[in-house]
Amino acid sequence: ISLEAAMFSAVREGEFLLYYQPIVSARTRKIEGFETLMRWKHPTLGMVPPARFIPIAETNGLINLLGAWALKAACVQLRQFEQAARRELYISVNISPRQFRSDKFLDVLDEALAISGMPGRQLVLEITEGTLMVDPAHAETILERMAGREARIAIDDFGTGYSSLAYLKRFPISVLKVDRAFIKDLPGSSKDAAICNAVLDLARHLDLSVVAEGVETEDQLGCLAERGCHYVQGYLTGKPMPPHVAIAALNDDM
Ligand code: G
Ligand code: G
Ligand code: MN
Ligand code: NA
Repeated sequence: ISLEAAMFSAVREGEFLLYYQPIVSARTRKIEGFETLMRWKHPTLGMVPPARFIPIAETNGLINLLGAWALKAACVQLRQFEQAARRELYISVNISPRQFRSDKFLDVLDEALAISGMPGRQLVLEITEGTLMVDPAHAETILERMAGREARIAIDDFGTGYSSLAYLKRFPISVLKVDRAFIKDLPGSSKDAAICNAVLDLARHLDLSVVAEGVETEDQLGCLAERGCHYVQGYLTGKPMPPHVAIAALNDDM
Protein backbone atom coordinates (compact mmCIF):
# COMPACT_ATOMS: atom_id res chain seq x y z
CA ILE A 1 0.00 0.00 0.00
CA SER A 2 1.44 3.32 -1.08
CA LEU A 3 1.98 6.29 1.19
CA GLU A 4 -0.54 8.11 -0.96
CA ALA A 5 -3.29 5.53 -0.43
CA ALA A 6 -2.47 5.43 3.29
CA MET A 7 -2.96 9.21 3.48
CA PHE A 8 -6.60 9.01 2.52
CA SER A 9 -7.34 6.54 5.30
CA ALA A 10 -5.15 8.56 7.67
CA VAL A 11 -7.47 11.54 7.20
CA ARG A 12 -10.47 9.35 8.07
CA GLU A 13 -8.69 7.79 11.03
CA GLY A 14 -7.56 11.13 12.43
CA GLU A 15 -3.87 10.28 12.24
CA PHE A 16 -2.81 13.84 11.41
CA LEU A 17 -1.78 16.00 14.35
CA LEU A 18 -0.60 19.54 14.85
CA TYR A 19 2.58 20.43 16.69
CA TYR A 20 3.44 23.97 17.68
CA GLN A 21 6.87 25.59 17.76
CA PRO A 22 7.35 28.69 19.95
CA ILE A 23 8.30 31.97 18.28
CA VAL A 24 9.97 34.00 21.00
CA SER A 25 11.21 37.52 21.60
CA ALA A 26 14.99 37.51 20.98
CA ARG A 27 15.47 39.92 23.86
CA THR A 28 13.19 38.53 26.59
CA ARG A 29 12.71 34.96 25.29
CA LYS A 30 9.04 35.18 26.11
CA ILE A 31 6.74 33.27 23.80
CA GLU A 32 5.00 35.64 21.38
CA GLY A 33 3.40 33.08 19.10
CA PHE A 34 3.63 29.61 17.61
CA GLU A 35 4.18 28.12 14.17
CA THR A 36 1.80 25.26 13.42
CA LEU A 37 3.55 22.19 12.01
CA MET A 38 1.67 19.17 10.77
CA ARG A 39 2.60 15.66 11.82
CA TRP A 40 1.37 12.27 10.63
CA LYS A 41 1.32 9.62 13.31
CA HIS A 42 1.12 6.43 11.24
CA PRO A 43 0.11 3.29 13.19
CA THR A 44 3.09 1.24 11.95
CA LEU A 45 5.51 3.70 10.31
CA GLY A 46 5.51 6.03 13.33
CA MET A 47 5.91 9.76 12.73
CA VAL A 48 6.02 10.43 9.00
CA PRO A 49 7.79 13.78 8.44
CA PRO A 50 5.93 16.52 6.56
CA ALA A 51 8.74 16.65 3.99
CA ARG A 52 7.47 13.20 2.91
CA PHE A 53 3.73 13.71 2.93
CA ILE A 54 3.19 17.43 2.15
CA PRO A 55 4.56 17.10 -1.42
CA ILE A 56 2.27 14.10 -2.04
CA ALA A 57 -0.72 16.00 -0.60
CA GLU A 58 0.18 18.95 -2.80
CA THR A 59 0.13 16.68 -5.88
CA ASN A 60 -3.08 14.78 -5.15
CA GLY A 61 -4.98 17.74 -3.78
CA LEU A 62 -5.39 16.39 -0.24
CA ILE A 63 -3.48 19.46 0.92
CA ASN A 64 -6.69 21.47 0.55
CA LEU A 65 -8.48 19.23 3.04
CA LEU A 66 -5.49 18.94 5.40
CA GLY A 67 -4.65 22.62 5.16
CA ALA A 68 -8.23 23.68 5.89
CA TRP A 69 -8.33 21.42 8.91
CA ALA A 70 -4.95 22.74 10.15
CA LEU A 71 -5.96 26.38 9.78
CA LYS A 72 -9.21 25.93 11.68
CA ALA A 73 -7.73 23.70 14.38
CA ALA A 74 -4.77 26.06 14.92
CA CYS A 75 -7.02 29.10 15.40
CA VAL A 76 -9.14 27.20 17.92
CA GLN A 77 -5.97 25.96 19.66
CA LEU A 78 -4.62 29.49 20.01
CA ARG A 79 -7.55 30.49 22.21
CA GLN A 80 -6.60 27.68 24.60
CA PHE A 81 -2.94 28.78 24.56
CA GLU A 82 -4.03 32.31 25.41
CA GLN A 83 -6.03 31.09 28.38
CA ALA A 84 -2.89 29.43 29.72
CA ALA A 85 -0.73 32.46 28.95
CA ARG A 86 -3.27 35.13 30.03
CA ARG A 87 -2.04 37.38 27.27
CA GLU A 88 -2.40 37.84 23.54
CA LEU A 89 -0.38 35.50 21.35
CA TYR A 90 -0.37 34.85 17.62
CA ILE A 91 -0.54 31.76 15.50
CA SER A 92 1.38 31.20 12.28
CA VAL A 93 0.14 28.65 9.73
CA ASN A 94 1.89 27.40 6.58
CA ILE A 95 -0.16 27.74 3.41
CA SER A 96 0.92 25.60 0.47
CA PRO A 97 0.91 26.93 -3.10
CA ARG A 98 -2.08 24.83 -4.11
CA GLN A 99 -4.06 25.83 -1.05
CA PHE A 100 -3.29 29.49 -1.72
CA ARG A 101 -4.60 29.16 -5.28
CA SER A 102 -7.76 27.27 -4.27
CA ASP A 103 -11.10 29.08 -4.79
CA LYS A 104 -12.12 27.97 -1.33
CA PHE A 105 -9.16 29.47 0.49
CA LEU A 106 -10.75 32.73 1.64
CA ASP A 107 -13.88 30.88 2.77
CA VAL A 108 -11.71 28.55 4.84
CA LEU A 109 -9.94 31.55 6.33
CA ASP A 110 -13.24 33.19 7.25
CA GLU A 111 -14.52 29.98 8.75
CA ALA A 112 -11.36 29.57 10.86
CA LEU A 113 -11.77 33.08 12.25
CA ALA A 114 -15.50 32.61 12.81
CA ILE A 115 -15.34 29.28 14.64
CA SER A 116 -12.43 30.35 16.82
CA GLY A 117 -13.61 33.89 17.44
CA MET A 118 -9.99 34.92 16.98
CA PRO A 119 -9.31 38.38 15.52
CA GLY A 120 -7.58 38.24 12.13
CA ARG A 121 -4.66 40.29 13.45
CA GLN A 122 -3.55 37.31 15.55
CA LEU A 123 -3.15 35.12 12.48
CA VAL A 124 -0.01 34.95 10.34
CA LEU A 125 -0.13 33.03 7.09
CA GLU A 126 3.24 31.73 5.89
CA ILE A 127 3.74 31.51 2.17
CA THR A 128 6.89 31.16 0.12
CA GLU A 129 8.25 33.44 -2.58
CA GLY A 130 7.40 30.67 -5.05
CA THR A 131 3.71 30.80 -4.09
CA LEU A 132 3.60 34.51 -4.94
CA MET A 133 5.40 34.14 -8.22
CA VAL A 134 3.24 31.42 -9.83
CA ASP A 135 0.56 34.00 -10.60
CA PRO A 136 1.41 37.41 -9.13
CA ALA A 137 -1.83 39.07 -10.25
CA HIS A 138 -3.93 36.44 -8.52
CA ALA A 139 -1.65 36.56 -5.49
CA GLU A 140 -2.17 40.31 -5.22
CA THR A 141 -5.94 39.91 -5.11
CA ILE A 142 -5.81 37.16 -2.48
CA LEU A 143 -3.24 38.95 -0.32
CA GLU A 144 -5.25 42.14 -0.32
CA ARG A 145 -8.33 40.23 0.78
CA MET A 146 -6.32 38.52 3.50
CA ALA A 147 -5.04 41.90 4.66
CA GLY A 148 -8.65 43.11 4.66
CA ARG A 149 -9.26 40.49 7.35
CA GLU A 150 -6.19 41.86 9.15
CA ALA A 151 -4.36 38.54 8.80
CA ARG A 152 -0.62 39.13 8.36
CA ILE A 153 1.44 37.61 5.59
CA ALA A 154 4.87 36.11 6.26
CA ILE A 155 7.40 35.13 3.63
CA ASP A 156 8.68 31.73 4.68
CA ASP A 157 12.23 30.57 3.84
CA PHE A 158 13.02 34.20 2.96
CA GLY A 159 16.11 34.59 0.82
CA THR A 160 16.14 31.10 -0.68
CA GLY A 161 13.73 31.71 -3.59
CA TYR A 162 14.69 33.00 -7.00
CA SER A 163 12.28 35.91 -6.98
CA SER A 164 13.26 39.56 -6.96
CA LEU A 165 12.62 41.93 -4.07
CA ALA A 166 9.99 43.69 -6.19
CA TYR A 167 7.24 41.71 -4.52
CA LEU A 168 7.99 43.42 -1.18
CA LYS A 169 6.84 46.62 -2.86
CA ARG A 170 3.86 45.15 -4.61
CA PHE A 171 2.31 42.92 -1.95
CA PRO A 172 1.13 43.67 1.62
CA ILE A 173 3.79 41.60 3.41
CA SER A 174 4.28 41.99 7.20
CA VAL A 175 6.85 39.38 8.25
CA LEU A 176 10.06 37.93 6.83
CA LYS A 177 11.10 34.52 8.10
CA VAL A 178 14.81 34.27 7.45
CA ASP A 179 15.71 30.79 6.35
CA ARG A 180 17.88 28.63 8.57
CA ALA A 181 20.47 28.53 5.77
CA PHE A 182 21.49 32.09 6.78
CA ILE A 183 21.40 31.41 10.51
CA LYS A 184 23.20 28.13 10.96
CA ASP A 185 26.74 29.46 10.43
CA LEU A 186 26.27 32.53 12.66
CA PRO A 187 28.13 34.13 14.30
CA GLY A 188 31.27 32.78 12.58
CA SER A 189 30.28 33.40 8.97
CA SER A 190 30.81 37.03 7.99
CA LYS A 191 28.74 36.49 4.83
CA ASP A 192 25.75 35.28 6.82
CA ALA A 193 26.19 38.11 9.31
CA ALA A 194 26.16 40.58 6.41
CA ILE A 195 23.05 38.99 4.93
CA CYS A 196 21.25 39.12 8.29
CA ASN A 197 22.24 42.77 8.73
CA ALA A 198 20.94 43.61 5.28
CA VAL A 199 17.63 41.80 5.83
CA LEU A 200 17.14 43.48 9.22
CA ASP A 201 17.93 46.86 7.72
CA LEU A 202 15.54 46.29 4.84
CA ALA A 203 12.84 45.13 7.24
CA ARG A 204 13.29 48.19 9.46
CA HIS A 205 12.87 50.53 6.52
CA LEU A 206 9.87 48.67 5.15
CA ASP A 207 8.31 48.28 8.61
CA LEU A 208 8.36 44.48 8.51
CA SER A 209 9.06 42.14 11.37
CA VAL A 210 11.75 39.50 11.10
CA VAL A 211 11.75 35.98 12.51
CA ALA A 212 15.09 34.15 12.40
CA GLU A 213 14.46 30.44 11.88
CA GLY A 214 16.45 27.44 13.03
CA VAL A 215 18.20 29.15 15.94
CA GLU A 216 20.04 26.38 17.78
CA THR A 217 22.73 28.07 19.87
CA GLU A 218 23.12 30.87 22.41
CA ASP A 219 25.74 32.46 20.17
CA GLN A 220 23.31 32.62 17.28
CA LEU A 221 20.60 34.11 19.49
CA GLY A 222 23.05 36.67 20.92
CA CYS A 223 24.26 37.67 17.49
CA LEU A 224 20.68 38.14 16.21
CA ALA A 225 19.47 40.05 19.28
CA GLU A 226 22.49 42.35 19.04
CA ARG A 227 21.57 43.14 15.45
CA GLY A 228 18.01 44.05 16.44
CA CYS A 229 16.22 40.90 15.30
CA HIS A 230 12.95 40.80 17.24
CA TYR A 231 11.82 37.21 16.94
CA VAL A 232 13.59 33.88 16.89
CA GLN A 233 12.38 30.33 16.41
CA GLY A 234 14.44 27.16 16.76
CA TYR A 235 15.50 24.23 18.84
CA LEU A 236 17.26 26.55 21.34
CA THR A 237 14.03 28.18 22.45
CA GLY A 238 11.61 25.33 21.73
CA LYS A 239 11.17 22.38 19.40
CA PRO A 240 7.85 21.72 17.70
CA MET A 241 5.70 20.28 20.51
CA PRO A 242 2.21 18.85 21.07
CA PRO A 243 -0.39 21.24 22.55
CA HIS A 244 -0.17 20.02 26.15
CA VAL A 245 3.60 20.62 26.17
CA ALA A 246 3.08 24.08 24.66
CA ILE A 247 0.60 24.86 27.45
CA ALA A 248 3.14 23.73 30.06
CA ALA A 249 5.75 25.98 28.40
CA LEU A 250 3.32 28.92 28.59
CA ASN A 251 2.67 28.25 32.27
CA ASP A 252 6.43 28.39 32.89
CA ASP A 253 6.75 31.57 30.86
CA MET A 254 4.75 34.02 32.97
O1 G B 1 8.12 20.31 10.80
P1 G B 1 9.14 20.19 9.71
O2 G B 1 10.35 21.09 9.79
O3 G B 1 9.61 18.78 9.47
O4 G B 1 8.35 20.64 8.39
C1 G B 1 8.93 20.44 7.16
C2 G B 1 8.19 21.20 6.10
O5 G B 1 6.80 20.90 6.05
C3 G B 1 8.33 22.68 6.28
O6 G B 1 8.74 23.22 5.04
C4 G B 1 6.96 23.15 6.60
O7 G B 1 6.72 24.42 6.04
C5 G B 1 6.08 22.10 5.97
N1 G B 1 4.84 22.00 6.74
C6 G B 1 4.70 21.62 8.01
N2 G B 1 3.41 21.72 8.40
C7 G B 1 2.73 22.20 7.34
C8 G B 1 1.36 22.53 7.12
O8 G B 1 0.48 22.46 7.99
N3 G B 1 1.03 22.97 5.86
C9 G B 1 1.94 23.09 4.87
N4 G B 1 1.54 23.51 3.69
N5 G B 1 3.24 22.81 5.06
C10 G B 1 3.64 22.37 6.27
O1 G C 1 9.76 25.47 5.90
P1 G C 1 9.51 25.79 7.34
O2 G C 1 10.32 26.94 7.77
O3 G C 1 8.07 25.96 7.67
O4 G C 1 10.02 24.56 8.19
C1 G C 1 10.20 24.60 9.52
C2 G C 1 10.91 23.31 9.82
O5 G C 1 12.18 23.54 10.46
C3 G C 1 10.09 22.42 10.74
O6 G C 1 10.01 21.15 10.18
C4 G C 1 10.87 22.36 12.01
O7 G C 1 10.79 21.08 12.61
C5 G C 1 12.30 22.67 11.56
N1 G C 1 13.07 23.34 12.59
C6 G C 1 12.59 24.19 13.51
N2 G C 1 13.57 24.66 14.31
C7 G C 1 14.72 24.08 13.87
C8 G C 1 16.08 24.18 14.31
O8 G C 1 16.44 24.89 15.23
N3 G C 1 16.97 23.44 13.60
C9 G C 1 16.62 22.65 12.55
N4 G C 1 17.56 21.96 11.96
N5 G C 1 15.35 22.56 12.11
C10 G C 1 14.40 23.26 12.78
MN1 MN D 1 7.02 27.83 8.00
NA1 NA E 1 10.23 28.41 7.42
